[in-house]
Amino acid sequence: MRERLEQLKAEALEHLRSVADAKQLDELRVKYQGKKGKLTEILRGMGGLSAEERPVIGQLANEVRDAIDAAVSAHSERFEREETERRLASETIDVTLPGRKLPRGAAHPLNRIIEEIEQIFIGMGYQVSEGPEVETDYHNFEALNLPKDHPARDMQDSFYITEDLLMRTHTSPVQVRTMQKMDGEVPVKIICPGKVYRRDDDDATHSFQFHQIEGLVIGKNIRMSDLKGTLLQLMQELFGSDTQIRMRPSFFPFTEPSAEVDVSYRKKGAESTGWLEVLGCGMVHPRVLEMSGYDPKEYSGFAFGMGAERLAMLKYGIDDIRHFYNNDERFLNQFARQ
Ligand code: 2U9
Repeated sequence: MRERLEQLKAEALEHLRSVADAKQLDELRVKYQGKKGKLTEILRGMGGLSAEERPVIGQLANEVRDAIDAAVSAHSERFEREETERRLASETIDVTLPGRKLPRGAAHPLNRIIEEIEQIFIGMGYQVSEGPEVETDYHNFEALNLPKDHPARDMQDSFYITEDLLMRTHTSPVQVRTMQKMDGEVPVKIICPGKVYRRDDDDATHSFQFHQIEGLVIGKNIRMSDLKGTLLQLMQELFGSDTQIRMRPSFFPFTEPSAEVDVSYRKKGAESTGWLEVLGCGMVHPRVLEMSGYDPKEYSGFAFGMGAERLAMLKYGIDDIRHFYNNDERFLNQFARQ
């Protein structure tokens, strides 16, 4: 038994020399010291030993076990150290490498013009109001003095969802809803930006869906001159302080009197100047005031509406409305701030 133990020790230590990694080391440990291992097998045979032999062989067995343990631990530590070194080497980062550049996004030109106009009006004390894109016939037409037989309500011009519901054709219903909520209180001073829908064949200057920015002011003694001064301020902030505006008489069912507004322009470099139509406006029709709870004898107001696409096309020199919706990065990246 003594020989078998000595032999086992020699065999295990010899075997250890060829062990190359932690997995093989574990296999070796099981082979010699596991429950079904060789050492355990020998120890089981100790029952047949004499009383004198037993402690001697027992001590030898312990020595063999300790010797194998110590050698296995030494190897195990070495493998762990080597593994840590390998991992550290593979995870080394070179802090001197230049960083990767992330592509920078750009604000969409429509969002940009809308935000710019919002800021100009916020500077004049207005609040920004939004509302639903699916509207009732009442809020989109009736309350704006567009009776049932009015040509602007023609099925040709609007997307109807049911007899009574349609995609809003302007953001005016937002103003109607605000007036109803204000319940006769003044002042009302709001601008309403948002998507609107009209049945139209798309081309370079038309789109079935576009963006409007409308405004409404209601109070006491609000006059056409307030409207003109407000719009001049807007256009000078948008297009430069030497910009001029002119108003031409027009007609809208919801304003009386009504006007169209042109801005002056000067082609860069060349001497050519002229007027461009950018906006519609007027004094709120007394019937519109009345229907939403304002007594036209006591209160008056002005309103205006403009197309965001048209203004962005003018300001940024864009020649086709469809560029706004194609999401072509070559177009959009031109609006990246440097
Ligand atoms: C209320 C009362 C009056 C809004 C107005 C216009 C004139 C106008 C067009 C400009 C180009 C629409 O985008 S466009 O096609 N809009 O000319 N809009 S006055 O008048 C209102 C709105 C709400 C309660």
